[in-house]
Amino acid sequence: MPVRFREAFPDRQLIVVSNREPYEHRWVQEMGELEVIRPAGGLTSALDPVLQALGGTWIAWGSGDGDAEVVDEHDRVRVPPEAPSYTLRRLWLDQRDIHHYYLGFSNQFLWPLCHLRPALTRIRRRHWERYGDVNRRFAEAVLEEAAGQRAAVWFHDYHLALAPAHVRARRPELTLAHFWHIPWPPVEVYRIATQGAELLRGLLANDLMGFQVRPFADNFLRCAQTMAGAEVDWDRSTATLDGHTCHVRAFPISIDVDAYVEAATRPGIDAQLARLKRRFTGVGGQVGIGVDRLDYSKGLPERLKALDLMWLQYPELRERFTFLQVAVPSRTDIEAYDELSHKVERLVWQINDRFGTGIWQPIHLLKEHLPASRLAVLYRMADVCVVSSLQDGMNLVAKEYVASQVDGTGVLLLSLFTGASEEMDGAIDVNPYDPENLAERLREALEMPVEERKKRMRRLKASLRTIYDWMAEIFATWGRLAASQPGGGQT
Ligand code: GDG
Repeated sequence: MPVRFREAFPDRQLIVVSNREPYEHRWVQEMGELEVIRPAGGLTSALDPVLQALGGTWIAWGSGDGDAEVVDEHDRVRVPPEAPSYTLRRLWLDQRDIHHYYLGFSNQFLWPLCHLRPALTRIRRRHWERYGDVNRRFAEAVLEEAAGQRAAVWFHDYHLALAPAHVRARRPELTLAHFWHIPWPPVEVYRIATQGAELLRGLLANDLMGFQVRPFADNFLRCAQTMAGAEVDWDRSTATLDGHTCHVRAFPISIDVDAYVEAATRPGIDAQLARLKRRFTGVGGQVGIGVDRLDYSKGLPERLKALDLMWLQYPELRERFTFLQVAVPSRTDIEAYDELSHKVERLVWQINDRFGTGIWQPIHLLKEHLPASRLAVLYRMADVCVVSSLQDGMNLVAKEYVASQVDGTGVLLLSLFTGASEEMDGAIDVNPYDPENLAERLREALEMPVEERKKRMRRLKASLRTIYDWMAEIFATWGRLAASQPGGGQT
């Protein structure tokens, strides 16, 4: 992958900018020592080796309690600790920044807005002001890191919508790209954003704006046209504002497929699978799995209602089908998340109370973060995987399940409202808003003949690409654009 970046940009250094950092230093109090945590996210683990090979810079919020301890006077630390090869530039957020920029504007306004939940949005002037302030500080950090250099700056996600315009204003010759990981809403919903035009102006300063799937890119262009007054060329998929053209494309993100295959086939796994299956269900029974951050966009209560209905309507599935839900708590400082967490626990308790027997528990709820290698084993064990998001940019769980299904007999139930559903072929489509539909599809999956299951899984695997394909495509498109722009040709 570093080669792909170098092909696209022979003489530019890569600067990645994201809210979350790839390495976090934390105090282990009882030992009086610092430990380094690597957040398990797919994006950080895919980009980290690229930066290690290229030696660029990653700018992010220094969120670890030991982060300040290890940086130099410019807030920089070389990472990874065991073989330092690139620079992590940390930016500090105080409690007010976290409250207004991160929990406020990013996660209580942009997140629900983009996931079509206007009733959950909170519009507060202070949130917006801090969001602008933190974005300016991110932009300052980019300018410092890019000083005196030709650079390609890659922003990530909804926390940083305003930073590109600040960077563009000061360094017009830098090439800027942004990847928006979550959906972009239709203009009818986006109009709720009082500061919608300013957010668009921030993002239109990029040369390349990437979305997960085409409909989100189209929504963005429509918003740019009607709310920011940009001139949109629908054939070329560009939006031009104040003489600057932003190219808008879909790049469906994916996972490190080989890493999941490897984890799902490691030595000794057969015995482990047999043990796990015995633990969750009797011999011959079937297991379903769901893996989600505890987020209202993932449709967890809807999934639980469908399971309830299924065991009610098809009593023959009691003691024969068990569901395992991995639900990692997330953004617990926000009320809507706290409420969701309680609701999910309550529903699971009610279902287990209603259908459970002396020898069988219908739902196992695991509210803990498991290592990715253990997830792969659970995915391989599960006969069905349920993704019931109400809205989802892509949904990587669907792809992880397919990658881990090395025997090729599992069935994927996939919500129509995920980016993955636009892209993948072979899943059983489900409508999470309709519990009867979801319950019936689930029973259908459990009764599906093995040949049909294998056929579907083959199609799913054929449509599965890797995160490295995703990155290569972005670098190639971005490099072509940069080379064709005035002054963008490589020197
Ligand atoms: C955003 C967009 C888009 C979950 N529990 C554990 C664990 N996970 C991992 C999964 C998966 C990831 O978290 C969740 O990814 P998703 O794609 O499902 O969703 P978001 O977190 O909402 O991500 C989404 C994504 O960005 C990428 O662009 O697809 O649409 O919302 O990888 O495996 N990982 C480990 N232990 C757990 O217990 N290790």
